[in-house]
Amino acid sequence: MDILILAVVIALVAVGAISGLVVGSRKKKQLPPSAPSSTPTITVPPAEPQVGDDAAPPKDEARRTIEEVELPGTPEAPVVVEEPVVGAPALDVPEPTAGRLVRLRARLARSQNSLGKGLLTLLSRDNLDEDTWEEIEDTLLTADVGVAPTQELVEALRERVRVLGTRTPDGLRTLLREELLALIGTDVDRAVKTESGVDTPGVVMVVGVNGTGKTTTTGKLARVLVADGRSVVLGAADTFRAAAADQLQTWGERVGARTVRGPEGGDPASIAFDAVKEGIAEGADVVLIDTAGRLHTKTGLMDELGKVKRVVEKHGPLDEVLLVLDATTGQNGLVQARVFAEVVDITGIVLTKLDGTAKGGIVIAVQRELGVPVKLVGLGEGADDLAPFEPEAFVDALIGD
Ligand SMILES: Nc1nc2c(ncn2[C@@H]2O[C@H](COP(=O)(O)OP(=O)(O)O)[C@@H](O)[C@H]2O)c(=O)[nH]1
Ligand SMILES: [Mg+2]
Repeated sequence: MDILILAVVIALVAVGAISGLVVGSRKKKQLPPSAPSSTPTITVPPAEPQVGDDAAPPKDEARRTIEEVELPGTPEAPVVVEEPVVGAPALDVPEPTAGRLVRLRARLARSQNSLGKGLLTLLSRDNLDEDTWEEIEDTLLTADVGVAPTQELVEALRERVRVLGTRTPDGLRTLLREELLALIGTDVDRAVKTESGVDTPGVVMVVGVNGTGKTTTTGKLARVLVADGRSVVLGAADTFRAAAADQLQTWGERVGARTVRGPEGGDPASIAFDAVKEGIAEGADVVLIDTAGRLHTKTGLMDELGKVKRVVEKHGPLDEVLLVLDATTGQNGLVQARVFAEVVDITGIVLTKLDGTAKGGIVIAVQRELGVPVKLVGLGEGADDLAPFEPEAFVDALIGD
């Protein structure tokens, strides 16, 4: 009997010990890798920064201020001219620009034809009553055509439908096509001016709110120019982040264009000035200047842009100031456009991301707002997805053939 009890006790103790071990090892596995707080070993004095603490105040908080630079003397900060890497892999051969919008038209049609189809369907109704005209108006407003142009278009359509009695689908399509073209304007010069007319390079400055596609557009435009046999120097005057200059330089290297850049936080006007100087020195055809566009320092940013422009103009007048607008931002984009137009004389508009919105009517609204033509459209993130804006191709994409 005693032996039996002893055996049971031993067995129980053994089981307990084993399960304790198991639990113990499980517990150990679940422990976080760092030492528990009760551990007395402190290897770092508490005053030292801990993992996760900022080593320095975040860069974004220390904003650059606008300062005067001495001009045209030596720039305060060293400006680096990045040569394209010698012996680098073969350069890209950008696609020719002629007929680009034709290639990209399918993309344009995909994003925009709901507007054209919607209008045609409404116009084809048996009974063109007040409600239908109101629906037509709403359709145009929804596509960001803008209030005044919408009213003009509806007026013109009403009048012509009444006078001509046009009711066939083909007749209506022709009518709508003509009226849309009249609104967009077919007799405007939409060529990007990249020739100075004198011996020095043409100078193009690219402005716009952060994220609208300035750097991408500058890079794509460099490709367009190189494809047309011109030599290009890029100026990375967005100095808020080093990455912005890297981004531009990458575009440049692909087509063999030099990038003039400075240190992060450097003076954008100095870099712009030096980019033009470099363009003149090497006899380049065109200098493209990418700028910063952070609106939360609105006054400072605008002062800065004005300064970049003034400083570049010490070399000679700017030939083109392109405002880049993101088509997906709609009416917000128009507000931004107005702000930029107050500071620099915008000479052309680039509407990007038209592939990502059905609101192509912004083409009409922004031209009306600024009195400046849309010259280029961005239709994708691909390197050759920038096209000259052609009203006919645009309207055809809208309403189909
Ligand atoms: N879908 C589309 N994306 C675009 C277009 N243009 C630019 N982007 C994208 O917009 C983003 C911001 O572009 P970026 O050039 O860096 O803007 P920035 O801050 O004005 O210089 C990038 O992801 C681009 O690829 C376009 O036409 N279509
Ligand atoms: Mg940029």
